[in-house]
Amino acid sequence: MTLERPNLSIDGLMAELMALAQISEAEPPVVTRVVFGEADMRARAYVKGLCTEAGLTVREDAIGNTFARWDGSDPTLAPIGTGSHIDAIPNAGLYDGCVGVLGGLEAIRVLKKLGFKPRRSIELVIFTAEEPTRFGIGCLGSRMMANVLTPEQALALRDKEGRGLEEWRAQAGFAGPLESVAVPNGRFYQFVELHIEQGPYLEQEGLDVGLVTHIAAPASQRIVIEGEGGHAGGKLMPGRKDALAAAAELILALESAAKSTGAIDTVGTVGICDVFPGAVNSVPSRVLITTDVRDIDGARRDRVLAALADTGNDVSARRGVKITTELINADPPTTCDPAILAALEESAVAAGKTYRKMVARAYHDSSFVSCIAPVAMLFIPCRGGVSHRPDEYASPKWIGRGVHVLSRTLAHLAE
Ligand code: HGY
Ligand code: MN
Ligand code: MN
Repeated sequence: MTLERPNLSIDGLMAELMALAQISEAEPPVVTRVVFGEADMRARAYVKGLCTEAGLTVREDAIGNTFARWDGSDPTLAPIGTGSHIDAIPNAGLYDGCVGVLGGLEAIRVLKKLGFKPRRSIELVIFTAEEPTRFGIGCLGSRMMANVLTPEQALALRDKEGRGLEEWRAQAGFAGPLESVAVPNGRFYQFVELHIEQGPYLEQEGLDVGLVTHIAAPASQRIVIEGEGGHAGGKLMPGRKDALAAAAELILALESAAKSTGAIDTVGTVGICDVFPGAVNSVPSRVLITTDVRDIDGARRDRVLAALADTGNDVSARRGVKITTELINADPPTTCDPAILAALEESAVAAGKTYRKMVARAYHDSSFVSCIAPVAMLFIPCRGGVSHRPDEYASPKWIGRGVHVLSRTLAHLAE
């Protein structure tokens, strides 16, 4: 299909991205939008309104995964999916996830304007809770669609205040059996997610888009270290069981293990460190840390987890502290589909865009959609590779090029 694209402006899309960014729990330009919170619900309503205006049929599943469908001429065929997430971690930017949702919508609008008629339906998806902020696990919506997270496991999830998924989704107005969220294999014929790179390479190399061949394997843990509290003055150093000093050894051990695999693809992060009682003059008796370890190579990642466990055993024995480790998730890496990558490459060439193949170091909903359909991802540059910060930025030019390649690819796959 020749998609001679008139010089369609993306001013509308940029305005929508900026409008969505105003819907935040924090003062703009900071974006915070935690799943099922008031801002998340307003953001969902805003995007659903845009989808309806675009003539798409919108429906939501029992936990709020949202599907906006452009019916194809052959409804018996499984649809082509695209989409991402609009929830955002605290102190985030406005492009992570949202470029894939609003950019996916724009790609559909462009095809409609060009008079394209899809044979396969095209479905834009807004996944619930791609970010782990509320329940501690990422990709809640896509995991449940793929049944990687079962309804029983989902029911056991709690937020910091002990509130569970049932309470939150009911408050958000989502109902229906959790079993209904899982979808059969082949629910999508193919799935393509547009996303900012969340890394520096495309900008550094002056390339327009990235074709993602693999998505890193994420693993996260909750580790509680229990020692002995006491008066910071009266409790002498010999025999102390300082939970935070023990945690510090674990944190440095994680960093050292991730650095020493010899591979740049191995990353390890401790993003949360809750100290109890958290008083300046009291020896910490209990500390919660979370670990986030990723690698393109799952076995290499697991070796980092094993090294951390060994250090934990040593620290526990030496310092007389109790260390309890709960594995939250340890997912395999994702291999993207060669046929979709070929379509992306053909579209990039046809659109006259420069590109490279690359890996995704963040995880994405595509990681779990890959359990029920072939997937691939299309990256656009983001300034300095910065993400998960308010200064996250992708230029209108970068976004427009991504939407252009995505629209061509969707047409290619759906015709
Ligand atoms: O953490 C991630 O990789 C994603 O941004 N949630
Ligand atoms: Mn993110
Ligand atoms: Mn994201």
